[in-house]
Amino acid sequence: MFDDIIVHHGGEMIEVLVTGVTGQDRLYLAEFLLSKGYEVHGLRRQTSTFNTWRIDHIYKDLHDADTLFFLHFGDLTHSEEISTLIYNLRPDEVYHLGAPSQVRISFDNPTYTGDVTGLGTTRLLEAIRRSGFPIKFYQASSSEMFGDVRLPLNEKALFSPRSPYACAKVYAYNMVRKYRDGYGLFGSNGILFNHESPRRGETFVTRKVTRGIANILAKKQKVLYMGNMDASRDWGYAPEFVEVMWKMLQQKKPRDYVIGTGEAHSVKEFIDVAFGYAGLDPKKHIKIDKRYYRPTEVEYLVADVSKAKRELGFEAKIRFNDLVKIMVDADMRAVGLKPVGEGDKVLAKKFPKRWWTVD
Ligand code: NAP
Ligand code: G4F
Repeated sequence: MFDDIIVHHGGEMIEVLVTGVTGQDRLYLAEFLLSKGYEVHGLRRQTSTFNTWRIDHIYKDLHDADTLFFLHFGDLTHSEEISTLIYNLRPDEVYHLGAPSQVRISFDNPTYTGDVTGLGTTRLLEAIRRSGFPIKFYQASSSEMFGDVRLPLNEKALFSPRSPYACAKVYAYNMVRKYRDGYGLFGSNGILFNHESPRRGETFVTRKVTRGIANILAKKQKVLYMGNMDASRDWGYAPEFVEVMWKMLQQKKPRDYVIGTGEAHSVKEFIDVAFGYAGLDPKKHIKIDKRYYRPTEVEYLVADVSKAKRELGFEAKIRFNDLVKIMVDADMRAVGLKPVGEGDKVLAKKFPKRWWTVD
């Protein structure tokens, strides 16, 4: 179904490479870049079964004259594959989003995490440097790098990573800065706080809750087992966050930016609002399973987005309560139930209909 052939439309067409292609962010980003007329190339890992159902709606046959979306097989652990792709493709911009992104699992797979998330970034940076092409680079850095600091966090805050995932992201962040300072690479770190959507992976806490609610309503599940409900996060809406990734690469100079909403809420609050919206009592359905606890936790994260507001005009429009409603509505629809509808109304004002659903 997908071919690994490089087709250059050439001329004025802007070509981008997005690493990975099946994740939440790159799907929104690919849609956004295609809507801007970019030619988008996605890096995907080889799998034995199809895992690309999320991008079926933007994929067209390679032989169609108007195709602007291409997929290439490659793994971030393989230097040769990465450098060959960069050299043959010669993209104008690279959005490096590919990473095993589940913090809890990084404790089980610390070396793999370091290899893909840390060294994978260096492989890309080095391939770009050696190619000699003026490629702009976006690095998906994470608020998780800050660790457990209970203050609004901006670009000057120190990092104190508390998971193998965060350690690998700090290494990658620093390598982007080294290539920027040492080799003049146009590389920007987007230090993004948690961003969610109906397309969020099913095991991240927000989606686990909204999907659990839909399954409880559909009588497919009675109990939802949760970990640390006291942890707080700054949760934003993913489509707003991918647009600002693109903005970072359109600036005159490469810089690093913190992106978030500036509001923190606990997991417990998320559960209470989501269950209440769906007409359910969380006390009847939530149980704690300590296996979801992490050896070292980040208890609280909140962003100070002053710089992004000043320089990129960024301000999150979708806030906590609306985000919860959007996600509950989408998961209810996914199991064949009629959504409550308030989340849909929020989206109807601003976002395309394809972003309402879970895929
Ligand atoms: P996601 O849904 O978990 O997607 C991760 C992607 O990385 C998947 O497409 C995955 O492909 C790919 N990947 C994993 N290992 C790979 C490898 N060895 N080679 C090639 N691709 C590989 O993540 P997301 O939420 O969209 O986040 C995008 C990026 O932003 C990630 O780097 C994440 O760490 C970072 N980030 C996310 C948030 C957030 O709140 N969402 C916040 C800050 C930073 P498979 O499907 O094949 O596994
Ligand atoms: O949804 P989470 O798994 O996201 P986490 O760990 O904050 O990481 C996400 O955001 C980062 C940005 O800060 C990204 F870099 C990263 O890639 C990822 O996208 O967990 C959020 C909180 C944690 O404190 C966790 O301990 O929810 C708590 N939690 C409580 N019960 C749970 C659960 N998390 C999960 N996944 N599952 C639970 O049952």
